[in-house]
Amino acid sequence: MSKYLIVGAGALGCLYAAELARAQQQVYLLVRDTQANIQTRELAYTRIDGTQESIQVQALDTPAWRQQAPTWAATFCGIILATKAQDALASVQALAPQLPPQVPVLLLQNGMGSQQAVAQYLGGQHLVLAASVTEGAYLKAPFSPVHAGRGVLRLGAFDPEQTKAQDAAQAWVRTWPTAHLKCIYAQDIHPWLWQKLAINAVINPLTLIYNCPNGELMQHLPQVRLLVEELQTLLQSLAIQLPCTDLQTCVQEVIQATAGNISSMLQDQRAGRPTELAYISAYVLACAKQVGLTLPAHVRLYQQAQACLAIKD
Ligand code: KPL
Repeated sequence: MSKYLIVGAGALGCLYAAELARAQQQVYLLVRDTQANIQTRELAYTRIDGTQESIQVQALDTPAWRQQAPTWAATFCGIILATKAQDALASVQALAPQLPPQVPVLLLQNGMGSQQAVAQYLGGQHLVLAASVTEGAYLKAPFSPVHAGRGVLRLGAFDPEQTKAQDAAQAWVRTWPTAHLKCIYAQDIHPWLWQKLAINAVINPLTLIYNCPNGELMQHLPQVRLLVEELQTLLQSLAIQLPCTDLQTCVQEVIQATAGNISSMLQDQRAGRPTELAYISAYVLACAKQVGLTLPAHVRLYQQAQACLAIKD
């Protein structure tokens, strides 16, 4: 039995907690709302086939982690950081300095920029892994995850040159204890991170400005195509080759495969939470600026998305 620490009780954090616990692993879920003790917490889990299960995990908060960590932290086989991108760095800072460098930290964040910030903060001693996750999940209520669509957790060393992190990524996949959530090793995770970023940079802000489920974007195909074309230009300038052969097809396939979904950005906006716009659209625009591109369709979309968020606030 291995011990995992999962940071963040959002949809993905609770989904991984539930499935790892079902696979007889010891799961500790770092949450914001418990007292400083470790407490048993029930997850009301809805599996992919619609069956419901009550799963027990151990919940703790940061003070409890700090209290236990000196004798305890090194016994974890891995830490899964399942927070929103904007919370990733602060969450890691709260765990450190009791974060043993030999325990791999897996970053599940959407977009880009937060992984760089965490890796820089932790420094080269730590084993930082990054993942692109395509599982469909949402919370029906707090601690009530629903596994809505099968996907994959693709992970690799955030720094592909760091041999120890590469070894840790391979070991993570080799010892991954549940076939219910697929886990695949990527020798270079960055093209996968970029592919997810590109998909999110089109779908998420568009669903925000049109206030619609993903599938309705099929009614805005000329705009989708233009946004993808600009991304293709950017990727070419950055010499990034995506895993998919054609980004236009890939984006439209995701729109169709997730037609009934409310994108994470629209969900955040509707719930009055901060969005990941800075790690998606703003990151794309910042990269474009660095190589002397402007991407007018993305600039316009970013401004419209910002306006939507300002109205909501
Ligand atoms: O990743 C997503 C998100 O909502 O953040 C997509 C793929 C767009 C699915 O909704």
